[in-house]
Parts: sequence; structure tokens; C-alpha cells
Amino acid sequence: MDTATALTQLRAAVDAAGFLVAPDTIEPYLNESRGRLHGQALAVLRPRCTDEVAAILRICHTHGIGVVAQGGNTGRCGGGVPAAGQIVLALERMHAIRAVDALDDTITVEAGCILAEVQAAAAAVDRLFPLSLGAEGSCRIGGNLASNAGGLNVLRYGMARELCLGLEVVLADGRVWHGLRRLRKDNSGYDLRDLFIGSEGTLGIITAAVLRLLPRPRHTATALLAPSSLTAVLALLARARAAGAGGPHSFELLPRIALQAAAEHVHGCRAPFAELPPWSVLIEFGARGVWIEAELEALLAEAFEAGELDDAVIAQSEAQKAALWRLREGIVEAQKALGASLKHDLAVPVSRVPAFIEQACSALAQQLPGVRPYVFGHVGDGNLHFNLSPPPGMDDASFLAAAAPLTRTLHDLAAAFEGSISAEHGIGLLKTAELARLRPPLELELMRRIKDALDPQGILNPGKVLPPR
Ligand code: FAD
Ligand code: 2HG
Ligand code: ZN
Repeated sequence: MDTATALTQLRAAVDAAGFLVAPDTIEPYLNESRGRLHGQALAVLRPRCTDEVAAILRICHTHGIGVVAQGGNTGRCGGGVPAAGQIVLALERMHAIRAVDALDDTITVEAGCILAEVQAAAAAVDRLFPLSLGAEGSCRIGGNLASNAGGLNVLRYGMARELCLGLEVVLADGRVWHGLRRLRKDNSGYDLRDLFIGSEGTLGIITAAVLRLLPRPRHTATALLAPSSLTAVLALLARARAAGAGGPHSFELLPRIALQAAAEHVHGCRAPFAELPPWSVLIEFGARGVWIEAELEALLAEAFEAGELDDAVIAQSEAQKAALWRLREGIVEAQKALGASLKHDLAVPVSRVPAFIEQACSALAQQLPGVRPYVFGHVGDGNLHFNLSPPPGMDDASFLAAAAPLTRTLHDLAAAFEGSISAEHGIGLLKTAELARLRPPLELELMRRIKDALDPQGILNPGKVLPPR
């Protein structure tokens, strides 16, 4: 590898604002969103168009330089953190909305578009782009697709993969795959698009995408529920899915410890129940017609009658809806403010959620008495963020030092429950060893073959997803 020549060529491939090497200018691109990992890089490249991305990849391919793509750098498992000798490829300047087609119900956007901007562009033509998550004001669509993001509306609309019809991707050697198709149906050969979605920058650089648009609900109905038990959460979910047109789009589990933390530590958060129940559920429906509030009221009346609910608060205004969502989003903020936490992003079949939570909490309590699980999130999808805070009085460093066995316990249990160690955040840097430990050898072999076929020199996000051989 001739680094000096490569850097000279890279500098020439972009404009002045597209090539950063000064330590203070590259610093923001070296850290991950939780501040736990700190990387290094030769330079940060900020291309303006697909041709510039292709030129950068050609140079890196020739010189064997690792390329780490970055969108909004909000990822949760270190996938965007570069290592010495690598470059960061930040897509932030490629943020054009190339086309909005209301008849095809599609929007074509560049990878650097902020998710909230895509949502706004859809709303401007009275359509919905349903991907929604706490980081939507800063994450970018290329990052959402590269990590197959989930979020708050998966129950009804699916993950990023289900919302994408076509992709434009720059391959490891700099060739461009023009796959910006707008088709709902296309069985002409293997699905290349789905290979790149969720590949976390290890198979190609996504430069643009065609996304699906949906009818925009004119009305939403939102409530915070106090289910009578964890099992009742599932009964409520089943009941809710049969209600409204298509069921709720959000069904989020919120434990007492997390709501307490949000109410105490996050500005503007207030829990609406006088006494917090062990578990709450934030539910939201959307519809074009106005009947949706009445439908929610009827649903809750039936659930009360069936003994599934102890209490419920229906938001009466947009401000009250926002306040309930602030409480949900406040959990992540509050746990950060409280110090170190161990994040886990698990999935189990929905039917097994209560048993999984019970067994996992008791196994953790035996392993580290006093450990505080914040079990929250997208329970409607069987996806639990099982974040652990240290026992009272234990300092962060000792807690993090004791982390690996706790993580192993949770991951082993998730596997035993036919689940996943990464429901939505991906593998990145932090979970490669666990992926190798828990996925069957045949699956790992197939993944490696795909990686070798698309990136024979291993320059795309080296060390991420698949562990070194
Ligand atoms: P980045 O962090 O920049 O990158 C993520 C990965 O994709 C990296 O491996 C990177 O190399 C790769 N990559 C980025 N851009 C490209 C590209 N153009 N081509 C190829 N590879 C690329 N995630 C969820 O799934 N659901 C949630 O509910 C959710 N909530 C969150 C809430 C908060 C407050 C925060 C901070 C994060 C949350 N996340 C959630 C995690 C994160 O926001 C998502 O994973 C998001 O999709 C990442 O987008 P990004 O642009 O920040 O990607
Ligand atoms: C969420 O659902 C996100 O809020 C982030 O996936 C979870 O950071 C976390 O713990
Ligand atoms: Zn989540």
C-alpha cells in the first residue's frame, strides 16, 4: 500500500471541502454515538456525487485502503468507527431528493438525505414514508438502509428493507450498480438489492435509493396503557392487531424503571400515571378516517372487561401525544445521563416474550445481584432493548469489566428462545465475536463467500460484521 500516493489521488478526486485530514476536522467522524469507541483515520472523504464515490473506491481498491461509510453516525454497535490506515467515506453532502413520484408512490433520494427530510418530502405530497426512529433528525437514509433500521412503526410498515424498491450502489472496485428500479414485483434472478440492505457497509456503498411511499394517516390515536401483567401485553397486542385498518403501527413496552428515569432525568418528561405500573405500553394507530379514536376507546373498553388492563390514558391533543412519545424517547436519553449501560438488542418470537423476560431477569440477578435491566422497546415485533445499568453503588468501570458474561447470558438465552442477538441495530464492530459464536457454521460460511465475491480484497468496512478469519 502506497499511502502517500493514495492520499494525493484521493485529494484530487474531490473538491477542497471533500477532503479532510486535519485532526480537529476529522475528530467528529472518529467517535461513535455513545462515546464508547474512538477510531483513527487517514482522512475523511466527503463526495458530492456518485461519480466521486466511484473514483474514491477505485483509488482505495488499487491501494488496498479500507473504506468506512458513514451516514449520520448514529449507529449503535460501532459499525461506522474507522481504524488506523482506513478512510471515512461520509455521504452527508449527497442529500438531494432526486424525484418524487406520487403515481408510483415512490421517492428517489441520495444516501445522505436525513431521514426526517425524506419524511417531510413525502408529507409534502400527502404521502407517508413510515420509517421512524429516535435518531431521525440526524441519521441518513443510506445508514438506515445499510443497517436495515427498524424503529417505531415496524409492526405495521416493516423495516427499512420492506420500504426500499431499488438501490444505486458503488462496488468495492468502483463500478456502479444502477439498480434504481421502481418495481413492486421483480423476480428476474437473485435479489441483489436485498444483499446490500443490512450489510453495514461491508458489501458496497449505497449512494441512492428508491423508497416506497404510503397513504398518510390523517388521524392518529395514541394511548399509554397499564397492562395487568406481562402476559396481558400479548393479549392486548393480539386484540389491537385485529382493530383499526391494519392494527396499530406502534406498540412499545416501557418498564417502570425506565419511565421513572425518563421522568426524573429528561426535561419535559412526566409520567401520566399517579403510580407507575410495572409495565406500560405505548400504542398508536393511524388512519385516513376519523373513526380511529372511537376504535381505540372500544378496544380499551374490551381489554378492561377481559382483565387485560388496569389503567389507560388516551392522549387528548397533539401536545399530549408528543408528551407520551417524549417519555418513550426519553428512556434512551435518561439511561445515557445515568452513566454506563450495556445495550442489547434482542428478538424472540412474540409469543415467548413474557417467559424470556422472566428467565433473563432472573438469570442476570443471579449472575450480578442488583443489576438493573431496562427492558423496553418494540415488543409488538418481539424486539426488546435489554439494556443493563449497574447495581446501585457499583462504579461504571467495574460494571463494564463484568459485562461480557452478562451479555453472553442474554445472547445464549435469546438463542435458546429461537431469537436473535441483533433485532435492528446490526453487528458492527461490537458483536462480531458473538455472531461467530452463535450463527451456525454454514450460515457464516455463506456470509463469507458473499463477502469474498463482492469485496475480494476486503476493503469495505474491514473487521465489521464478520470477525477476522
Ligand atoms: P451510521 O451510523 O452512519 O452507519 C451505520 C452503518 O451503516 C455503519 O456500518 C456504516 O458503515 C454503514 N453505512 C452508513 N451509510 C452507508 C452507505 N451509504 N452505504 C453503505 N454503508 C453505509 N435503530 C433502529 O433500528 N431502530 C431504532 O428505533 C433506533 N433508535 C435510535 C435512537 C437513537 C436516539 C439513536 C442514537 C440511534 C437509534 N437507532 C435505532 C440506531 C441508528 O439510528 C440506526 O441504526 C440508523 O439507521 C443509522 O443510520 P446512520 O445514518 O446514523 O448510520
Ligand atoms: C430505540 O428503540 C433505539 O430507542 C435505541 O433502538 C435503543 O439506544 C438504545 O438503547
Ligand atoms: Zn429500537
